[in-house]
Amino acid sequence: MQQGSFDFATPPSQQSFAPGAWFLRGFACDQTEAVSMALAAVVAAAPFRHMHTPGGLRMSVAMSNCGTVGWVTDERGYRYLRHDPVSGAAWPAMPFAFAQLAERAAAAAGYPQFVADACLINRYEPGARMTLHQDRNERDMTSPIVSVSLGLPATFLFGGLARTDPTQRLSLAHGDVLVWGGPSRLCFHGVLPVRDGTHARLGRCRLNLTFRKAG
Ligand code: MD6
Ligand code: FE
Repeated sequence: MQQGSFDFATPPSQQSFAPGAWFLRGFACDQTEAVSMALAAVVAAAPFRHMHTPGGLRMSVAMSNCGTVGWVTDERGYRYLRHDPVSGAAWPAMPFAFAQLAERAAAAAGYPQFVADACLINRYEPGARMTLHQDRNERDMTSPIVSVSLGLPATFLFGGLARTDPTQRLSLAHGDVLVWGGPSRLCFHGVLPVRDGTHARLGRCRLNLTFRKAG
């Protein structure tokens, strides 16, 4: 059976996996079509690209952004920019379906009035991964991060405030949402290499949207 056939097999649930951090299983399932359509328009204007780390390594994950600022990395470092460095144009505006989903998920996790100004879009093809890192380029550390997973499943690693702290593993599927902030805001996290497969809706890839208040 194709992966993705189980999208609605697990009922939505909400589980805290660390202080201030919530796993909202299936939270976006009823909005994945609207979100995917909006996403197609965003990446038509700001196509996925493989950025380079400050150390010169090409990232296995392809990225794009929407919102008033977008996260980028190159030889000059990690930062947020108002313009897409590839086109020179402003990043595409945050689609309403994105903003609404992020606000609702944050509220469900106890963070009312979250207004995201940035959405980083990650595309993982089979084998792509994200090594352990902290999200610390945002100016506003009091706001949480909302992360929406679409397409192929993945194993998410969630550690502590030190890189060497033990990690827990969360299995993320199409429509799952993570929200974290407060005491967990700077915890190390990453994604294991995505296993090969074909998702019924999105094909041979995993997409992740992370919403932040960056500015
Ligand atoms: C991903 N996510 O799931 C990578 N960062 O593809 C992240 O790096 C991330 O999911 C901060 C908060 C939530 C996340
Ligand atoms: Fe991150």
